[in-house]
Amino acid sequence: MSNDREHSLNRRDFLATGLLVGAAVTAGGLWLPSAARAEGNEFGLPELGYAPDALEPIIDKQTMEIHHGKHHAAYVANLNKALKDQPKLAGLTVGALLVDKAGEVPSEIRQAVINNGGGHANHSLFWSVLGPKEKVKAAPTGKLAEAIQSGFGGVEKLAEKVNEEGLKRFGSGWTWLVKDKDGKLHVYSTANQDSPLMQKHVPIFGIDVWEHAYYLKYQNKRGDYLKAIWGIVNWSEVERRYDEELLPDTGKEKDALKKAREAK
Ligand code: MN3
Repeated sequence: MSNDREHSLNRRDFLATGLLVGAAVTAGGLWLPSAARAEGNEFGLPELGYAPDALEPIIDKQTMEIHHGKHHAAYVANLNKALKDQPKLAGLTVGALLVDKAGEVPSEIRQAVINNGGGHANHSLFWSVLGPKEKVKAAPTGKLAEAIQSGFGGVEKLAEKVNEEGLKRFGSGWTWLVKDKDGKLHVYSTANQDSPLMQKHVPIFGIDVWEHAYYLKYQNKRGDYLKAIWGIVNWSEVERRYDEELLPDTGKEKDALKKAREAK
């Protein structure tokens, strides 16, 4: 899929909800407090960008409807609830809440912000890096393709590594392809809804390995789900994230992150 979809998605979100929810899933928006959530300061559920049955047969319609319409919606609602009486945090992006301003999040809501802010960011990424098989670019090109080749020995090897991490993740979590501040790629998994943003890595691709993501169709066969999903990767979006998203690099942000970690 092209950038057209990305742009129309953001615009549609804006028109539909009156919120700048698109900012939460676009370059920089995760990081920059100036890319505020919007009027009303509430996070919103982004649209999928395709029909819930568009990823069939790899991801079934019912799973998509429940996953997006119930699970993701609950993360958004609970994030808004956690931030309800926090005027100082109003208008901050998820990235700011998890990283730059993490030290300013009161301890009594910190875990709720990590779980639900992470859940919102992770799922927003997830929908955008997948797409209908007949519409997505079949393989990465350009700088990302080169980085995958030099870092992992090609896309198949990368997929093996991402899937291996996903299979090893005990319980619920995500398996990721991330970019560090030098642009180097890494693969690892995180528990629950922990976001790679928390370690100042930009997630550029990720697979949800919570059972709710695959159980209706694949039951206990997480490995089959992981293998199948590589057929519906929206490589244009993964490339965009690799090319465009930059990490902040200021002492202030590092201090905030350090404090947040120490406070855990
Ligand atoms: Mn999920």
